[in-house]
Amino acid sequence: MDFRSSETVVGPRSEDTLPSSAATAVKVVIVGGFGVGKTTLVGAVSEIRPLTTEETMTQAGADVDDIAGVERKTATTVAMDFGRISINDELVLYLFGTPGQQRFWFLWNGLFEGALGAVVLVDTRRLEVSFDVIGRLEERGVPFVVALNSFPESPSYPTEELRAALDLPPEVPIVECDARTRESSRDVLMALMRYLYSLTTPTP
Ligand SMILES: Nc1nc2c(ncn2[C@@H]2O[C@H](COP(=O)(O)OP(=O)(O)O)[C@@H](O)[C@H]2O)c(=O)[nH]1
Ligand SMILES: [Mg+2]
Repeated sequence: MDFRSSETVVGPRSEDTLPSSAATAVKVVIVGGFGVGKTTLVGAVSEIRPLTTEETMTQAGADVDDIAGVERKTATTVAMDFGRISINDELVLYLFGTPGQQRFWFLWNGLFEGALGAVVLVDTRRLEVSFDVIGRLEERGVPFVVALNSFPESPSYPTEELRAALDLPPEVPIVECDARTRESSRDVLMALMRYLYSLTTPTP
């Protein structure tokens, strides 16, 4: 009997099952301003169906949410995104995407508990929305990488110019990404893992 083609196998789909060798689970938070691509990134890399709490934007948020540059955006995350990605047989990342709007900051306390690191997604058309987020991460001492999400009209600045504009210390990695693609989003997470690892390894 050819088990590979058998359709009678019951139980969870393989993508929902972690290998028994999975030993290390790391919690990663994806943060950034409104409409920078957090939900998109979690959806692109997650190997489980991402859990997202997206709501159609209503007039109530019209004065509060700055939609300049994202005029076509009709949904916004009201609580959070959740996804999972296995980097290899042993390392599993749990991804928590959290809204950047100030009125959701009360969520940060719980969400950052036990988080080893964060990804700050940045849209170079709207750099200013990243300032608060970065400031709050620095206050909390959460290590992070900055990922520049490429939108068609995004101006491209030299990395060092952006580092200065965002007031980032020299060691914080800045990477470019397209949050819509799995590979690119995975590269962002790998950059974070490498950075976290470098922080635990004393430089000679
Ligand atoms: N061109 C382009 N559009 C993107 C990219 N990432 C997200 N978007 C779009 O930008 C909008 C906002 O993304 P979303 O993930 O909802 O942002 P969030 O508020 O940070 O969760 C959506 O319409 C996405 O399809 C990207 O890398 N490139
Ligand atoms: Mg979202």
